[in-house]
Amino acid sequence: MRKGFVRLLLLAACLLGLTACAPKQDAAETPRLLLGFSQLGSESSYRIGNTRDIEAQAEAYGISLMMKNANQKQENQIADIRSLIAYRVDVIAFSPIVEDGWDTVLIEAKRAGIPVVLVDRTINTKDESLYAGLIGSDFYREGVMAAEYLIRKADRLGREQINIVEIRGTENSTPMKQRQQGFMDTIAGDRRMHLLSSVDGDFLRSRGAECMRDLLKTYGRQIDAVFSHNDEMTIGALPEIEKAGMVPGKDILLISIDGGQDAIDILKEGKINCIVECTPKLGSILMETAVRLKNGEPVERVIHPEEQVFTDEDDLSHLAPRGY
Ligand code: GZL
Repeated sequence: MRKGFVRLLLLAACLLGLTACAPKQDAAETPRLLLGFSQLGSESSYRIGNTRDIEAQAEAYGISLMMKNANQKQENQIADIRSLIAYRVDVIAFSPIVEDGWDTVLIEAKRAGIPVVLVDRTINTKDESLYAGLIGSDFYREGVMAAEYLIRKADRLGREQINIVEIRGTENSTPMKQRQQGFMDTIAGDRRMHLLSSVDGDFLRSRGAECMRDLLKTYGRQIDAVFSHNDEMTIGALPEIEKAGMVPGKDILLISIDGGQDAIDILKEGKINCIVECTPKLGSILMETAVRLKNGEPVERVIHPEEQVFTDEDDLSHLAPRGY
């Protein structure tokens, strides 16, 4: 009996010894996923918040990140994507500044066997295989929600007519095209709604100010409402309305999109009436998607984040800090 027991103990000791000295699969040995991201620029709080969130989530997921910034130029983005291909990253993600002109460089990525994910905005292409999926807001719905607020406001104010000016985002960008379409489709059935003018503000604060100045010169107090495609242009427009002797949020209704802290604070002051949220916090969904692509797993074709609307009818006193 004793001999058998001793043998068992010896066997157990050997097995334990073997596992103890077996080389652990050192974390350093499993190569970290290398994600290449081509960011379109730094034109807005949204964009800066988007970049920061992607960087923070890459850190949190233990993913190596090569971040490129194209400073609002498509040719820079194309060059950035080429350099990520040359660097042989595992996955390429990018936020296309405009919808057209991407096939050539994405064919190069496909030939290099590097999967591509679109973030925030989408592209026009006949070859759907050039990207694995899109992670971004439903911009059409954002336009609809902006118009639905204005219709409700006109009801509440008992207005017979609402003269609207639109300050659009970057020409041929997905948010500009879809926000405009959603807004116009929704007001089309309401005879009170009249579009006086639509101008290009390129999502920039400075251009928002210029556009508002010109619109006030042309239409002055005829303007009842501004539909601005992002907070930057809205914030640029505000002082021009005040310089013209009008009270923003009262004499002229302001409807905006994004929901960064600065704009939310101005809404709380009553100078903006409605902000449709467009969250830049897409980083964690992007990291999950990159890991799945690296592992050869399928990914959803389109992923829309949850978003809400903030209006002058809401109690925003308990709203958490926006983080962008
Ligand atoms: C929308 C994003 C837009 C923001 C703007 O997801 O592409 O671009 O609304 C930004 O603030 O410039």
